[in-house]
Amino acid sequence: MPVVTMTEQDPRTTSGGKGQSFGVRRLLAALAGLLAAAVALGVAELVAALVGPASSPVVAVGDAAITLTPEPVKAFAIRTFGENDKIALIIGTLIVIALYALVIGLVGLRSRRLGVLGILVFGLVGVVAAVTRPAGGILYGLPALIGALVGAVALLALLSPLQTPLADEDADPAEHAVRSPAQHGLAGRLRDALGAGDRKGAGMDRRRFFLTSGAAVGVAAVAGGGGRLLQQRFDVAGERSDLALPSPASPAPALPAGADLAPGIDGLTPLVTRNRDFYRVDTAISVPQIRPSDYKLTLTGKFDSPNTYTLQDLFDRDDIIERDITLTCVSNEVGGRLAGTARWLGVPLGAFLRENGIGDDSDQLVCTSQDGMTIGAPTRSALEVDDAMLAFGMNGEPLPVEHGFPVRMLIPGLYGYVSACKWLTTIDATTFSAFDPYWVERDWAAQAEIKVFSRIDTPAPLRAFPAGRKPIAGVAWAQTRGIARVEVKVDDEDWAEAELSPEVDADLWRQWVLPYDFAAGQHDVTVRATSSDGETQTEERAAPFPNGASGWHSVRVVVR
Ligand SMILES: Nc1nc2c(c(=O)[nH]1)N[C@H]1C(S)=C(S)[C@@H](COP(=O)(O)O)O[C@H]1N2
Ligand SMILES: [Mo]
Repeated sequence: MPVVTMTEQDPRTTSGGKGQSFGVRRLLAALAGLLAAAVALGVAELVAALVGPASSPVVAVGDAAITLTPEPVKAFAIRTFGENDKIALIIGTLIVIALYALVIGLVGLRSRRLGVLGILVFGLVGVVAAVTRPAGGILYGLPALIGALVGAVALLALLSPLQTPLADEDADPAEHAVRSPAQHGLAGRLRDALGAGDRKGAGMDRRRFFLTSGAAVGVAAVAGGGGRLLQQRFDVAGERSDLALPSPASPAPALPAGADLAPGIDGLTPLVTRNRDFYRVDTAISVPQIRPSDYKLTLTGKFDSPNTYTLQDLFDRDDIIERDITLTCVSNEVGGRLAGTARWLGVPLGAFLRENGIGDDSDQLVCTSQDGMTIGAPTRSALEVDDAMLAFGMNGEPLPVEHGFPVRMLIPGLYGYVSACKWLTTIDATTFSAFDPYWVERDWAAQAEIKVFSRIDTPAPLRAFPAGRKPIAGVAWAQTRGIARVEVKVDDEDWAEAELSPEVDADLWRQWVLPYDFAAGQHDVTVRATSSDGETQTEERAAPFPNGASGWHSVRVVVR
C-alpha cells in the first residue's frame, strides 16, 4: 500500500478533477465574499459603537445615497415606501453590498490581490461617506477602515481552503463518467460542497472552509450584534424622558366644547394628532441624538449682538408660548396625509431674533440641524408670523427624538422644508442670494407658502357600504389665514356647504362634515375649501414639486 500524505491524497479533504468542482468552488468563493463582507460590516458596527453616534458606515452610505439620489427617485421612494422609505433604503444598501460581495468572492478566487483590493475599495466608500457626514470627523472613517481590513483578512482565510494545491491537476477523466446525474446538478454540487456525496472534491479543503465560515459567521454576529447593542448608549431617550418642560407664560387658548368632531365620526382625522401618529419626513437615517446638557443654539451672520443658548437658557425665559399649529409637508399629494396638528411649546421666534439684533439686510434665515440639513426660511415670516417659535415641547412632552429633540423651528403658514428645521443647532441670518439650502439646491422653490387644502377622510374610496345616510367628512387647512368654508359635490350635483369644527386658531386645520343620503351605485365625491381671506382652492392639478400640490381631492365611493 502506498504511503500518502493527508493534504495531497486524503480523499476526505482533497482530490483532483478540475471541471466537476469548478462550480462548487465558485459557489463557495461567492459565499466567502459574502461572509467577508458580513465580518467587515459587523466589525464596523463594533468600532462605530466606540467612535460615536451614527458613525456606522451602513448608515453613512445610506445617508450619502439619500444626498446623491435625484429628486424624482426620492419622490418615488416617499410615494412608494412612505414612512418606511429609510428601511427600504437600508435594505437596498444591504442588497447592493451583498451583490458586490458575491462578486468580490469570485474575483478573489482568481486573484486574491484583486479580491482584497475589492474589499478595500468597499471600505474606502464607507470611509468617504462617513467622514463627509456633517456630524462626522476624521474618526468617523475608523469603523469602515478597520471593518475593511478585518474583512480582507477574513476573505483570505476563507479563500485559502478553496485553493489547496492539487496533487494531480489532471484527474482521471473516467471519474466524471461514473458520477450520477444528480451529482452534476445543484443538489449534487451542494452535496459535494458539504462533503456528503462524491468524496472527490477539487483542490479544496472543505472541512477547513466550513470551519472558517463558522468562525466568520460568529465574528460577524457577535461584533455586529454587540456593536448595535453598545450603540444604544448614544440614545437620548432616557435624558428626554427625565426632562421637565417649563410652563408657558402664554398657554394655548382652551379648545371650545365639541371642538373635535372626530369622536362622533368613524374615519375622521382627530383634531390633535398624537405624537406617535404624527407624520415624519426627514433625511436622517439614524436620528440625531442630542443630549440636553450638550445642546447649544448658535446664531451667526447678520445679528448685531448674537448670543449662544443652552437648552436651559431657552427654558428659563419668561415669554414661553404654547400654541396649536398644523404642520404640513410640501411633498403631500392631493388627498395626502403628510400633515399633523400638535400643541407646541417654545420661545416666540420674532422676539428672540430681535433681542439678538437681527439686521434689516437679512431676508433669509438658514437653519442648520445637527445632522447638517439646511433649511431656509424668510426672515420676514420668522419675525412677523404670529406664533412662529423655537419649539421644545409637543403635546405636553419634550419633542420626540424623531421630531427634532431638543429644539426645532416652526413657522405657521410655511411648508416644513422652508421653516421647520428639526435638531436645530445654528441660525444664520443671511440672504436668499447668498445661500441655497438643501432643498433649494435640489430645485424646490426657495419660498413656499402652504396652499389651501382639503381632504376627504371618509367614506374611504372603493370600500362598499350600504345605501342610506352617511357623513362625508375630512379636514381642511390654510395656515395663518384660516378656513372659512368647505364645499362638497357628489357627482354632478351642486356644491353643498359642509359644517365646520369650531374655529380655534387660524393656524389650526378644521374638520368638516356633511351628512349625505347615498343611493346604491358608484359616486364621485369632491371637496374644495375656501380660506378666510377668500381664496377658493384651485381645481388646477399640480404635483408637489416644486412648491406644493394643488387640485381638488375626489374619491369614488361604492354604495351597495
Ligand atoms: N433636520 C431636518 N429638519 C427637517 C427635515 C429634515 O429632513 N431634516 N425635513 C423637513 C420637512 S420636509 C418637513 S415636512 C418637516 C417634518 O417634520 P416632522 O417630521 O416632525 O413631521 O420637518 C422639516 N425639518
Ligand atoms: Mo416636507
